[in-house]
Amino acid sequence: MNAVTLDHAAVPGETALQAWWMPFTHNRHFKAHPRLIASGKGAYYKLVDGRRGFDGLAGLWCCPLGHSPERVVEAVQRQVATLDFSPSFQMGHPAAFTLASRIAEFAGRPNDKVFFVNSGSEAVDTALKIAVAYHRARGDGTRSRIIGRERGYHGVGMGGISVGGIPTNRKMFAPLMIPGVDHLPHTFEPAKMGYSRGQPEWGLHLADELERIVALHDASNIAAVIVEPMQGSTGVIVPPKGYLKRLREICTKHGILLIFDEVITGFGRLGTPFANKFFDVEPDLITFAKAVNNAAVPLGGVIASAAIYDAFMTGPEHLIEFFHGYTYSAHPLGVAAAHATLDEMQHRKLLDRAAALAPVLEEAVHSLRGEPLVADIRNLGLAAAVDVTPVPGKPALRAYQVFEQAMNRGLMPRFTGETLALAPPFISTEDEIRSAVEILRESLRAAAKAA
Ligand code: PXG
Repeated sequence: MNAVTLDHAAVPGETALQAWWMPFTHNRHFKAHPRLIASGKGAYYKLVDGRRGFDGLAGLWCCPLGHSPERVVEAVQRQVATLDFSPSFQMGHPAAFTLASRIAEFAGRPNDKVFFVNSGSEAVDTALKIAVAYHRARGDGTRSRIIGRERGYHGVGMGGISVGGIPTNRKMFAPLMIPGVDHLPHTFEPAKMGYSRGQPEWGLHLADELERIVALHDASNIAAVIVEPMQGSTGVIVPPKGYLKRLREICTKHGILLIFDEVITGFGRLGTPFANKFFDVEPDLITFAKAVNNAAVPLGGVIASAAIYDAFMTGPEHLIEFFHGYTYSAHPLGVAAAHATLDEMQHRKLLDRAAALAPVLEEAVHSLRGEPLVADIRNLGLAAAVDVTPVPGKPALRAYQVFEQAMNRGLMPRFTGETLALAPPFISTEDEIRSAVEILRESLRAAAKAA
């Protein structure tokens, strides 16, 4: 690659790219064919080679306000100059407390408590620890098993990969898995729900598998069930109608905690504060990260019901109640960015906007039905996925080929497995969403022609 010069830094050639072992990346291919992002503004990224792309996945589902929104930039700049770091163990800074109240209010659960972490993976592992410790604190210490779901993505911590259901994320680490985990079946059955718009009619009975697992182990051994209300990473898998309510009923009946992993769906992706409101289901614990502060600074958290918190508040008052936390929990910069993000979301009514854009995305993306390579299309809220037919003998190559075509035409969708996903920033316009889908159409045609 020819060296290109930016204002402030030389762009590394292939040799200079070797030191960073990149996450979830085809390292050898990338370093031979780098895609280097120089800057982001609004709904667009600019690459160092001059290409500009509509950010079809809002970062990695994490930038609903687009890139470098002024309010967030200013808040972080002000914060770093005022209080750059503050310990959260046995100390605290005021904005973290106000943010916790604000998030509980935003979630429509004003009595809930918020435990801050720095990523979705940490949020998940924290929620699992809270669930197991909660039962133990109440003298119900046999309740330790956790139930996840096939195809679930709950980050990359030891807990998260154990309850997660993505085989590639699990198989190399089998000896490290936490014990006592079962998986519900996933709910994606293209023969029954192909080309669904919104929630599929088929599949409610799959929630009853939970009863079978409970019967197998006995409820007295089960701590929690964890699911993404809408599975994002595995390719926008939308829960069948009534499915999440049924899970809630079964959990309640057996005294099992229900955890919604809302790392992708939290803060508006379905047009409601959290997806639980969209589905009208109240879980006991909610994890979040990403959009909480537009991803300007790593921040995540767990929202816990007051009953869960109260169960920990026993023993001498001078002693720590929950032996868990991170150096960067409630980092002042992350917290400042979150306040600014919530200000901006509220000021610009961006949840309403996401809700209003959802049918535009649905209409546009389903118009791709019948285009070459298209195998399925699904959507919910401001998220959609298009499955493509695999290249025979070369799994996961086709979506990448389509992605490359899209990049050359000014769109950056997400590609993973045989799926292309779109989850644009909430600040997008209707026209931008329609043109993103048109670019995808051209890209599918071009990829089919090149095959
Ligand atoms: N839970 C869920 C539901 C997630 O989607 C995590 C936990 C882990 O978050 P961290 O912050 O530890 O990465 C996630 C992350 C994609 C994609 O392309 C999705 C995620 C991350 C990167 C890419 O769909 N989700």
